[in-house]
Amino acid sequence: MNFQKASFSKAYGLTSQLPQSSVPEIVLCGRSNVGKSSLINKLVGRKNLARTSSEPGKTATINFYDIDGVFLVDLPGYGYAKKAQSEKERFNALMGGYFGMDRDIPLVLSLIDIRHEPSRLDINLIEFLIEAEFPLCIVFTKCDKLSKAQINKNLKMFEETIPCFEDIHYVVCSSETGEGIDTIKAYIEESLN
Ligand SMILES: Nc1nc2c(ncn2[C@@H]2O[C@H](COP(=O)(O)OP(=O)(O)O)[C@@H](O)[C@H]2O)c(=O)[nH]1
Ligand SMILES: [Mg+2]
Repeated sequence: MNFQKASFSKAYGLTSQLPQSSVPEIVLCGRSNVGKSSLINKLVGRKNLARTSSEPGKTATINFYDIDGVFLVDLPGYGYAKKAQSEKERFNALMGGYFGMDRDIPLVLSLIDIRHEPSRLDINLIEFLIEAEFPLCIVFTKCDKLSKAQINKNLKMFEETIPCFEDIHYVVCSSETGEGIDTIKAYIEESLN
């Protein structure tokens, strides 16, 4: 799979606009600001394919990227406190709609900032994905911001806070340094076989 052969495909604001799934969709999900766009850019080796922002909470859309004939799907970030109620409802409808549509989803990458305890929303999402039997890999982002010792300490914390952690694949990564990126690529390729 040539990750460099990447282009933005389309953004959808309503699940009713989504076409039927025709090629495998590798999904990225996680709270606003966790590093989803940065990870997409790092995976494809480009600075600006996905828009990054230090300002979370932009309008939620599901963004599709075409990576060598496979879709990378960037789900809207959750957990932005100031989102209006109507926007939260639209978000819930988008997420529930997307995962409930019987799409071809070989892998879901669930991103969590390695520095922080997972939020209730992170845990809810992971529980939902396990329950619905989606192939799941947790990606701990921004590891460049912690020392090795702090990373190990936080992994112990995740063991205690994330349900079934011992049964879930995970990768520690950084879109700054590139750590873990090849492992994520390998998981993606494996999931397509
Ligand atoms: N140090 C560091 N910063 C990161 C990393 N990934 C993302 N960021 C920063 O975190 C902020 C949010 O990133 P973004 O990719 O837009 O998050 P998204 O909302 O999940 O798409 C931006 O300021 C990024 O530069 C990382 O691996 N290391
Ligand atoms: Mg983003």
